Amino acid sequence: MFCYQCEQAKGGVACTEIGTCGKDDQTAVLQDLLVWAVKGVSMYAHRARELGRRDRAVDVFVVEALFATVTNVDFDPERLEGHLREAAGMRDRARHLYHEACAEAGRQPEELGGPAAWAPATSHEGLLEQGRAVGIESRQLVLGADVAGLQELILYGLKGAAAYADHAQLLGHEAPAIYATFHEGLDFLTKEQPDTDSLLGWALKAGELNLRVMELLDKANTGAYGNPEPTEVRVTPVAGKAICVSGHDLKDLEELLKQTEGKGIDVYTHSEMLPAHGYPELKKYKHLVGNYGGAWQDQRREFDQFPGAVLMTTNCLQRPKETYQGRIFTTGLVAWPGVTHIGRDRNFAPVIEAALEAPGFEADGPEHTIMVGFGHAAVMSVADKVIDAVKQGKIRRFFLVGGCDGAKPGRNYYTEFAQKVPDDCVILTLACGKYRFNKLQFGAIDGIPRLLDVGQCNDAYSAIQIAQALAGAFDCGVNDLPLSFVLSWYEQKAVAILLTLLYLGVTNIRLGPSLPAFVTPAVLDVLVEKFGIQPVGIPEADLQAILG
Ligand code: SF4
Ligand code: SF3
Repeated sequence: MFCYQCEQAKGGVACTEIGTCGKDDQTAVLQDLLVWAVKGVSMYAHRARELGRRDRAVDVFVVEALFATVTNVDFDPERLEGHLREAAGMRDRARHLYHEACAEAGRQPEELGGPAAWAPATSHEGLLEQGRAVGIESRQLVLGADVAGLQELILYGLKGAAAYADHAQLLGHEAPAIYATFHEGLDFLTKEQPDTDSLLGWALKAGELNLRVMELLDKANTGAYGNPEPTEVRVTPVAGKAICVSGHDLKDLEELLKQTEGKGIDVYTHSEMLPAHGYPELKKYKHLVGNYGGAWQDQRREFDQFPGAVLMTTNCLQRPKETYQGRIFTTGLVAWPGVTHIGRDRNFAPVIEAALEAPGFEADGPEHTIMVGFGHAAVMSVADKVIDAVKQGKIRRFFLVGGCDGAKPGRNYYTEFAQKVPDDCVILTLACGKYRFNKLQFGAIDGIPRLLDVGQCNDAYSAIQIAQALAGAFDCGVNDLPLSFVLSWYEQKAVAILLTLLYLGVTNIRLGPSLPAFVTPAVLDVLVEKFGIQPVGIPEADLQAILG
């Protein structure tokens, strides 16, 4: 295996024997083959689409398959083999569609090779052999590390966007043009001799695609559950039976809330599910009692101590401990061998049963709440107040401090940074990186809380909306606003969001805790020159440099 798609790549280079995330060799190799197979599907789907034809099943499959290869999603070789066999069928469907479209248009179909001509091996061993032949290293040898790294940058952007497209699709929101761009991007990644300029161009196009997808997901989430409202969330337990829901998929949470109503079970959000408490159509459930624990990397200790059942709806799943293996469940595209998987019918009966069998919390914890729900609608509703506070010099600067959390000790940077932000500045935060500081007290400026939790990582869309509204009010560009981006990354959704910000022309982003292994020094030079991207340093020095 050779994997360097996340921030935990071993030695800052790559995981080559077993992933820091727990992904083993065969899982990694099958994921490489799945990505290869999906490129083949998209080669045909892209050409069919250019002739005005599409097949929704093919579109949805490509997005799901990409999502399955995101860090901390699918660790199950058997399920991956299933996706691979399905990929061959989808490729045949896409080829048929393309040939039909060519016949209708009176054109000769192109003869496609590479992944489009892939014939899946019949045995598991054979699939592994195929996967080993198409990994990143094989492309590094042929194309060089810079080009292979840029291809991966684009691919990871597409993977991140695919995760968000999947959530939106599950809520009934999808757009043919968005699927078309996924196919076009994957087809582009099969080009034999791509030049650096077109690769950089496509990286920004992946960012643009992700912006459109996040917009769609925002519509899907707010359409289904209303606009998030500032809401107090309890972060300590209440006595009683309990289920903890983690991940990003609000639809799964809603279904679980419906199925647990009146059953004497309390539901807690975990990690990226925290922002769910702000949505009117979710917070109306009285048994959605609070938030449990911190970000994903603490789950092995926290789920061990949680006296109920746990449901993982999306990333980030870690290897379950034996102590809770029997009461953790996966759904959607998340999987771990031996862990019970709830199918697409969302029948959560096994989760409910496990919660009823577990002891539950014996007693209430001390009352402690935090605030969530500062999406674009909530912030925009007090825009006049915010703008006045800036004009009067009461708010000196905004900091967007957020992104993914992770296990590295260097991530304390974000806690220290947030703590050292001066009292006349406001911090916007989003994604699971917020757990580094979201239980600290930051106070308020003229009634405006100094810490505004904008939501999940995909709610970067909200943050962009807020920034653009402020830029409009001050008649300037986003880069001219008193606003600084201090981001933490871990997996491929963060890559997609970073590409979105670059597509929008945002400069001088600080990124940490370490820079991506797939960005080679030559590519980094370009990103620094064009966008002023810089690694995070020491909190005091970074603040000093920003505030002058
Ligand atoms: Fe390593 Fe990250 Fe790849 Fe897992 S996803 S194998 S931790 S680089
Ligand atoms: Fe966190 Fe996995 Fe990325 Fe949605 S839950 S932000 S790391």
